Amino acid sequence: MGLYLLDYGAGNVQSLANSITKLGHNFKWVTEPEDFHRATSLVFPGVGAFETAISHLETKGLLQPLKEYIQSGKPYFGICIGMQVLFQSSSEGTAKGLGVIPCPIESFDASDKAVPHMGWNSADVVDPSAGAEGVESSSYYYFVHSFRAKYDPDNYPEAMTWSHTTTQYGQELFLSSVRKGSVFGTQFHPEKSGEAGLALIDSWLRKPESEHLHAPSAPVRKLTPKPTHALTKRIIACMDVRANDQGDLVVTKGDQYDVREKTVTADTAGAVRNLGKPVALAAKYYEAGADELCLLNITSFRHSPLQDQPMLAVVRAAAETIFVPLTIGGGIKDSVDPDGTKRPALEVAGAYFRAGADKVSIGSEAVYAVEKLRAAGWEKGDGSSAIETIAHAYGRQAVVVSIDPKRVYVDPKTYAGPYRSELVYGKDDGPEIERNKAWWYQCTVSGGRETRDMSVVELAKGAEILGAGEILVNLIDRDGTGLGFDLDLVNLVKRMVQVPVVASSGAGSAQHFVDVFRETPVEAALAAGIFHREEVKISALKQALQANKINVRD
Ligand code: 1PR
Repeated sequence: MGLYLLDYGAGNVQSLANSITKLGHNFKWVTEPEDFHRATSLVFPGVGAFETAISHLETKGLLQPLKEYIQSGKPYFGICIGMQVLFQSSSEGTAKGLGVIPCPIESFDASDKAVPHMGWNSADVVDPSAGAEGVESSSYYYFVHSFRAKYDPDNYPEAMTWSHTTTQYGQELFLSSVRKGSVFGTQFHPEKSGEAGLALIDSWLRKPESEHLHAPSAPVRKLTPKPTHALTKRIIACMDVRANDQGDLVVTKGDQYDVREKTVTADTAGAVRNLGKPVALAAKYYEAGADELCLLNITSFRHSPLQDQPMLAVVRAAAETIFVPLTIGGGIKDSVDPDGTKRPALEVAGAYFRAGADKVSIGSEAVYAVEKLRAAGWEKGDGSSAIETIAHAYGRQAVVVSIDPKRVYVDPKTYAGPYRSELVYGKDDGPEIERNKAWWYQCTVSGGRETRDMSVVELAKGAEILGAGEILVNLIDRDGTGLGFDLDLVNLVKRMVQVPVVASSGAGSAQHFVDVFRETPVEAALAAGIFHREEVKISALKQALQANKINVRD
């Protein structure tokens, strides 16, 4: 009896469990088909790829019982893939859905926007007179998906009677939540949508069972898209984590990736710069309004992360207190435990997802994989890289590629190397070192310790081909300098790829964020130093962006 959560074994379902616990509700996990009979209400926080979800449910003998549960009229709340399985099919694969809602899920049209649709967007209730089901029209909710059910009353009028809210991305309107009878589903992730999402979950869980049963059909209307969508620009707080000389995991921050103190005092010279504890800082930035958090294990290339329990424990503890997306990076690669057990990158990523991470960020391994792709002629990978295996199982939206480039200065009059078409030219009024110069951006691995024969353009292009869902663009030359984001670099990468791009390295003031959002089409900007040193508060930063008419979540 009671509330059950369905976990088919992929993606971050821990965050939903954490939010339900935080809200003071009890639940059990579905472990066998009989649990569907025991459940009096069911939440399915489907994360990952549609096809994987359906095939896992089938293998575990849970697909038919799930269908019967929904037909029985007991309350059901599906999230993301948990909503998409209600539909007929998905072009994400060939698997059939449950067919409760008679229309297909298809991919977004990427010709006018970045895909995946990633970030905070609004949800408009189609028929407010029938009750909003906890959805606030003034709130933003977190979306992360490449496939959607189009709002299409001409072709699928019956399916549109399920539409509870619609959301606009680019010029497309899609069903961002569905409702009828005892079934409710959201394409967005309430468990990752901060206080607004927690309120929505709470409202659904507190509703007496009898009130869940009779949600009405929505009126089918012709809706026209507005000139622009409401997707906000994202502000990401990044924490570089490593063990200090005493062996404790601390948040550190380097200058051009050098994290050791330079000040010569008896206790600090040469020590790893310690800016605080990762879990406490993550909670602080969540409370302060960060749209996303990023934890990078910056020395993980030295050993296997599955042996690195402290980092998994950090993720687990952070996920208990923060309800916005969390990206984990560092050491996402095939590794071997000291006892010889092989740990494929997929397993490493899976451990982080189960601990509460929403995305994994891949650095060095992405460079090696794109080197192989380039050697094979760029067409497609052989399916074995970390990017490919993780994107296949969890969906490309769960895979970030983190690029750590360095500028290579050349004399444009004499440079005849392979990256001539990618050269960026210094401005006459720019910093001294850049004048009369040109440079290209060279990729590095192992946190900048080794340069590779590859440009940032090649890496970004290759990472997208292999299946990355987002590109994080750092720059070692600007890291920790406070000189501002390198707008040329950001534009260069943005022109190469269709997936969302995050600008990183060099933020020194709120104006730098205004500049990056005005002068590049980037979806998000990440900073570390200015937040850790409290030079700019996230709330003040968002006010500055709003004052410049840049749409952000308050
Ligand atoms: O190669 O897959 O194991 O991943 C290693 C990850 O660790 C990569 O994402 C790499 O960027 C990161 N990393 C490695 N060494 C360092 C270092 O600092 N010594 N951190 C490092 C890089 C991340 C940046 C930084 C921004 C913003 N730091 O994202 O947070 O530059 O800083 P700022 O706002 O203070 O300028 P793998």
